[in-house]
Amino acid sequence: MNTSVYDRQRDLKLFDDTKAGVKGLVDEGVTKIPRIFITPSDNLVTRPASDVRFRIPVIDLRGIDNDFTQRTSVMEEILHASETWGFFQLLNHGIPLNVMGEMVEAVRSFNEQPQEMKAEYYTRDLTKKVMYNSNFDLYKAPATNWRDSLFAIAAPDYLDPEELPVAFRKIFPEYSKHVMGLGTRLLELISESLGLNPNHLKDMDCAKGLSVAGHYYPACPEPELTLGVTKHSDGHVLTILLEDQIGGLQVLHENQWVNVPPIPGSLVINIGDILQLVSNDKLKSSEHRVIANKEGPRISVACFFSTFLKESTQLYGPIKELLSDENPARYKETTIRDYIMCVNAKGLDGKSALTHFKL
Ligand SMILES: O=C(O)CCC(=O)C(=O)O
Repeated sequence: MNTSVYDRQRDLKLFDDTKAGVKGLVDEGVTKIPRIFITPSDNLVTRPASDVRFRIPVIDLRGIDNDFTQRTSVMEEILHASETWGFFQLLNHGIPLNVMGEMVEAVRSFNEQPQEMKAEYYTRDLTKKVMYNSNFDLYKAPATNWRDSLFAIAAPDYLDPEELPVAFRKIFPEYSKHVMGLGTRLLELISESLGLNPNHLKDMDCAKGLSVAGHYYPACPEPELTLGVTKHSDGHVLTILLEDQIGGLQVLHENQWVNVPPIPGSLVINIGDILQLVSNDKLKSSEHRVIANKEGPRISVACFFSTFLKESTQLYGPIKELLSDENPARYKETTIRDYIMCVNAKGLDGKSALTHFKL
């Protein structure tokens, strides 16, 4: 009888100590995924998300700056998508295609350089402005995900490009500047669609902080046993996601996993927990995940608004103008810092941190 006890923590540490991430395993030529990556079967892909009734909304911003009717109709589309799906794909968003392409290539070239060069950025020290690692929640999560990530805080503090790996030095500031502009524009449209002043969310500093995650999902030899990223909702205000054409992102909609098919030139936008909280559940922060794939690598760049405003004591609670006797506050107030600390402390465990803030 085999009496040995599986020491998961030891295996996690051994994997972490390589500082080579999942890409390192693939480079070694693994044909079976190590046990730490094996995901409980109830979280795995049970059936293909091919229900044709469900198609994530696609919204086109073309013409909204000089056509009032077009702007009003786009605002309605954004509100509807944010209330029902919490997700939409965005066309004609104003970020140049070459800038998007260069950002994806920077993630590729960083991850595909010799391991010793990446290792110098490998850390779990959350005080660092630039952090490369595999699974930010490695030691807490029930299963390890098949991906590596580079995180950098683009705002509110200035990030000196010299602090970034060489691959990102030129493109990171340019891409972040465009994303800040788009995020601000989207928050104006969302504020207005909620019947608020267009500057309402911006004045709450919702577009002040920006954290960028460049994700690298290597090809996986046994994709049916693991996930690229576990089911979760985003703990921030709003996410702007750039992805390549491989696919794998899925959104949980009406209790069914629905594929987000990549559209060339588009961006994926999703509502984060803080917007769900301040809108008192009017807008929806939906759960999503990324499936693992035999094909790869898949590359994505997730830009999270209002992350880690470290010193800010500003409280976020349901917006007073949206409340009434029939619609009383459903959440207590929190600082973004406390909220994100709660998200980080629990890791991706498949449960939303919002439940901890419910009244
Ligand atoms: O890579 C993706 O498509 C999704 C990334 C994601 O969900 C995240 O970074 O929170």
